Amino acid sequence: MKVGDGGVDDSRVDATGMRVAIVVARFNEVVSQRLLSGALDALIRHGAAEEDIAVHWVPGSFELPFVAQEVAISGGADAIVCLGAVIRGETTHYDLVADGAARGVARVSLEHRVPCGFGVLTTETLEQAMERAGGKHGNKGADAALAAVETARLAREIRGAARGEPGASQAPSG
Ligand code: INI
Repeated sequence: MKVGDGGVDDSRVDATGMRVAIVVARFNEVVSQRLLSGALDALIRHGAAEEDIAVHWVPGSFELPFVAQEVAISGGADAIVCLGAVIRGETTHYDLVADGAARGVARVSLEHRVPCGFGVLTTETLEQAMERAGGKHGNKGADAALAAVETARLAREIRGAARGEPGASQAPSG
């Protein structure tokens, strides 16, 4: 087992045949573009086919949950990855946007039973955000993509086991 900084067990991440939707916020685009590159690169490296990855741009992080919800309702994705950068600067708007994005994405994931990776940076400065978007603190877009794929695969196993499908992992008895 090889667990990376993002908490993902690399050996469990197989994106082969998985349909992944990435919803990415244009606000602070210099950061979100890098998060997107990291996510795409990670997905392809783990077996996803380019044609199975859809990218949806939205204006800001506050819009991420709504579009993630549309994707979930459409049934078009096994995993959803939400990316954005909320930078505090001098505005209290930051807290509202960051909170709305986090709660909204979590809600979509639970209510629609589609794993959503949360790759929304919340930082004080642009520099801190860049460090987490392919800089010295890794790429949180890649981490979110792999977390969503690992979780989607686990959900598939659990649902398969519940249906008694062969090869699906079984809960220990007794
Ligand atoms: N959206 C972000 O993605 N990051 C930010 O830092 C940000 N700030 O600071 O305001 C931001 N605001 C826009 C917001 O997400 C919505 O697009 C806007 O409120 C319109 O609904």
